[in-house]
Amino acid sequence: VSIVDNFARRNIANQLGAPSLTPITPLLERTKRWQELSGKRIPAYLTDICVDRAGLARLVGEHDAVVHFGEQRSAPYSMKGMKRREYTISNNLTGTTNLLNALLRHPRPLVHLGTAGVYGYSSQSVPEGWVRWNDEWRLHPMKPGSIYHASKCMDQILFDFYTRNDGLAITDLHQGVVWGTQTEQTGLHPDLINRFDYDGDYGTVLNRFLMQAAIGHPLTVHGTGGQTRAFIHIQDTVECVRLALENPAEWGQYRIYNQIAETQRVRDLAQKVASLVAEAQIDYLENPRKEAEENDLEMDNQGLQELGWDPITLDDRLMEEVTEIARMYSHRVVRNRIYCTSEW
Ligand code: USQ
Repeated sequence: VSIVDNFARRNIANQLGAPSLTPITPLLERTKRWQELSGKRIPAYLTDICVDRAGLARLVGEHDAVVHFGEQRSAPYSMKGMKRREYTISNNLTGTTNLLNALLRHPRPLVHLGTAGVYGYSSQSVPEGWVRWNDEWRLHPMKPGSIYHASKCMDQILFDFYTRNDGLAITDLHQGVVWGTQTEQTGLHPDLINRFDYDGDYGTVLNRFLMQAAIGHPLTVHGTGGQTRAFIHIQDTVECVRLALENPAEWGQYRIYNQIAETQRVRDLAQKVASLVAEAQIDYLENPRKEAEENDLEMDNQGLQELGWDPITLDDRLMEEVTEIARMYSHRVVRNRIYCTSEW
């Protein structure tokens, strides 16, 4: 395994003044620690895949498969003014296109991190990517709720084209909102701990609530909290990527899995967290986002289970683990970065 990184996430965290709650050691220290513990070396390349096409193609040629996580992944950040809109579109689409072009030269299975948000949020059961339309399989209609989600919809159009036209083998993992901090591997040493984003741009809702409860901050429910979303624990993210790599798509196939363990309503999550941490207060704030106040959501998630995935669902013990980590690092919280200030 090798890592290609341009440190975009670390740089954005610095610009926003919102570092990870957990201290993140420099990449080379992380890989060194991992090598000491596992005996496995992970070479790391400081490369911007939007710029260094030749370097990217060379690296692709030297490996058996590619996992593509290299995109700006926050909806609020993508809606924070014109520059961030432009950055999100140009970064995400240029990176994806350059990678696809590298795969034309060196065909390898690609596993991409998509988003459950490409479909919009509907109470009719959402299939895994494809619907029948005029006797043909077509991509499910898309309804992004932010520029970030729109960039992942556009990725889908590129993947559909490159598989049909060029015969590439692509798996898109349409993932829900991630919660949790540690995986089996990152739990081995403090130097390996994952990011814990809690700020109004990058923090995802359940981790935010757990961290807010841990430091005695009111839980920031947007609107009525009637939004239903899909969720997955971070350990399962890793597990699903492994399954997708070990069981690659066929050449010419654009395969889509809904990488979600369960659906949950935001206000129910807030209540669950409040019942775990006695003194937690819930605040119902004016919703900074343009999204339905209330929605139901049903989503198929059979594909990965057929490959052997046994999803982790909301679990008090795992939620307490996150709360413990939040308490341990509460001295690092930048309190004025908690509220979501990106409005659309
Ligand atoms: N929300 C609150 N209070 C908060 C934060 C969020 O009520 O303090 C609400 C939001 O308004 C939204 C829901 O919780 O209705 C989810 O928000 P989120 O920030 O946890 O997740 P989202 O912006 O949808 O994006 C995250 C990841 C993104 C991934 C996506 C999966 O940042 O990379 O693609 O989850 S999904 O939501 O299924 O599209």
